[in-house]
Amino acid sequence: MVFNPLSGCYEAALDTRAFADGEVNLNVTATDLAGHVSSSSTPFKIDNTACAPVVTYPRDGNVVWGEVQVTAEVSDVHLDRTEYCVDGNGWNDLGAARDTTLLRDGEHTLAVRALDRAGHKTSVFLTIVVDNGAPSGRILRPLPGEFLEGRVAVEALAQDSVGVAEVELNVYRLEGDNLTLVEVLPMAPSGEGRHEVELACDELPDFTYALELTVKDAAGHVFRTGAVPVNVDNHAPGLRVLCSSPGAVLSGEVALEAEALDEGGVFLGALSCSIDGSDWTPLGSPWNTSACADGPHLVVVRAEDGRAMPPSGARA
Ligand SMILES: [Ca+2]
Ligand SMILES: [Ca+2]
Ligand SMILES: [Ca+2]
Repeated sequence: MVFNPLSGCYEAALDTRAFADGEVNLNVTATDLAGHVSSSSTPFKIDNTACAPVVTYPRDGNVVWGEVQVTAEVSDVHLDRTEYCVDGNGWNDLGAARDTTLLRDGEHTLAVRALDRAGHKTSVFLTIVVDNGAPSGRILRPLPGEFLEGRVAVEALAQDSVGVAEVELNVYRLEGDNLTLVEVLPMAPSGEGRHEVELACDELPDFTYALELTVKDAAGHVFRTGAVPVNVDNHAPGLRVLCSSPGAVLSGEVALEAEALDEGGVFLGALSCSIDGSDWTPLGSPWNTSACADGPHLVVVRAEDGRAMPPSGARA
C-alpha cells in the first residue's frame, strides 16, 4: 500500500471484480521498522452482479382475471426487494395480490423489477390480458318454435370484450320441462362474431328439441343462452280414408272418416276435406249427397302436421 500524504492514509486499489459476490474480510497488516506487527480485519460485501428477475406468473401474453399473485424468481446474494407495477402506476411489493377487476378488460403492461443492496436494478416487461367480463351470445336462427327438416344451418352471435374462445350448440330433447342432452356441436366462426354449425335434423327423430348456446372466453367465463325450442319434423303425415274407397257409389248422408298418422305422433293437425274443389272444411260433419247431382264427385281429404307439409290426400 502506498502512503497518501493528502489523506494521511496508506491506500491501494482493489478490483472487486476479481472476487465472487458475497461477504469477504479485508485484512490489513502494518509492520514497523522494529518488526512490530499489527493487523486488523474488516468485513464487507462484494456485489458486481445485477439481479435478473424471471417472472413465473403471469407469463407474457397470459389472460388473467380476478385476484392475481405475481410471482418471480430472483437469484442474487444481496437481494433487497422485488416489485411489480401495472401500466406504470406505482410499484407494489411482489407479495401483494393485484385485483384485476379494477382494471379495464384488455392488454396491460406488467413490469417486474428486482433491486439489490448494491443499487443494481433490473426490470422486465411483459404484456398481460385482463379478462373479467363474461361473454354473451344469442341464437340468430332458427327462431323459437320454428319447424325444421333436413340439414339446417344454425347461426349464432357470440361476443366478448377480449375474445371468444369456444362456441358450442347444445341440442336437447324437450319433453315437458325435461331436457335430455342429445348432442353438443362445436360452432365455427363465420365473421363479425357470427358462428355457424349444420344441424342434421334428418338424423333426429321427429320431436320437439331445445337449442342452447354456450360461449366461453379465454378466461373460462361461460355464458349460456336460455333453451330455444324448435320442432324437428322430417315427415309429411300419412292418411287413410275409412268411410269410402275410390269409385264407391254413395247416397244419402255420408259420414266422411279418415285416419291420419304423423311420424312421432307429435305434430298432427286437424283433418279437413274439400268436395269438388270447394273450400276446405273440418272433417267430421256428415256430407249430404242428396244435395249433389248424381254422378262422380271428387272428395279430397287433407291431413296437416305442424309444419304444414304438402298435403297428403285421398280421393273418393
Ligand atoms: Ca447483486
Ligand atoms: Ca371475457
Ligand atoms: Ca310430420
